[in-house]
Amino acid sequence: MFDRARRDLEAQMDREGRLPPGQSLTLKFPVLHYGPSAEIDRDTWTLRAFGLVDQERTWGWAQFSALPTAAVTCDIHCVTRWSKFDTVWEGVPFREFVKVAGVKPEARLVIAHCAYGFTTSVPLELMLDDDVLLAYKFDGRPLEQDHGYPVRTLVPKKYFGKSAKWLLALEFTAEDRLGFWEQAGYNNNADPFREERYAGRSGGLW
Ligand SMILES: Nc1nc2c(c(=O)[nH]1)N[C@H]1C(S)=C(S)[C@@H](COP(=O)(O)O)O[C@H]1N2
Ligand SMILES: [Mo]
Repeated sequence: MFDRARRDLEAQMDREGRLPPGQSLTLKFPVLHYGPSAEIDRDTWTLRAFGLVDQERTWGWAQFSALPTAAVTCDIHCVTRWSKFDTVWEGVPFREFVKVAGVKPEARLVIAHCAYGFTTSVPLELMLDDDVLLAYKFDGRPLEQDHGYPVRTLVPKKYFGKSAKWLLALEFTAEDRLGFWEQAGYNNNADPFREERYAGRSGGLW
């Protein structure tokens, strides 16, 4: 019965053009990361902006959570082939964060730095889309530890591997550097609708 409902919804998403090629729908919320789940205390957590910024700066939770917030409903697609539809997030829109971070005009890439040295890069231009968040709530509640508490990036237009959990810093650069999964052979452009899963002949540095 449960799988019938899942299949019906999957077929509907496919008809609506929302199911990227090679993906299947999950009704659960899988947890996927390399290494241990980071345990972060929100009261001592800080978010740092560095690289091509006027001045390096850090925000504590009180300052960060005082920034403007927005809600985003989006579909998420993992490169390991699961998709989840109509997920609801809240957080600081990245484009609001950029206003207070003093980003220099030469910046072209944003590299998210996370607990345990995980990194991933996304072009700044795409990060400025209105669906990109520094997310701290899922389904109206604070993120669960396994999903990136207290703050993760949310980049709906890319495979979910670009949505960095346990975010600690944002680096603005002119030159790209491959992130953790990208160094392991996953595609750096990571567009689910073009099925850019593996690096292959293209999909390297920007
Ligand atoms: N810090 C960190 N963030 C990460 C990862 C990771 O290994 N470490 N894995 C990525 C991958 S491949 C996916 S699919 C999503 C999974 O997020 P979830 O566990 O909330 O579903 O996190 C992404 N963010
Ligand atoms: Mo993933």
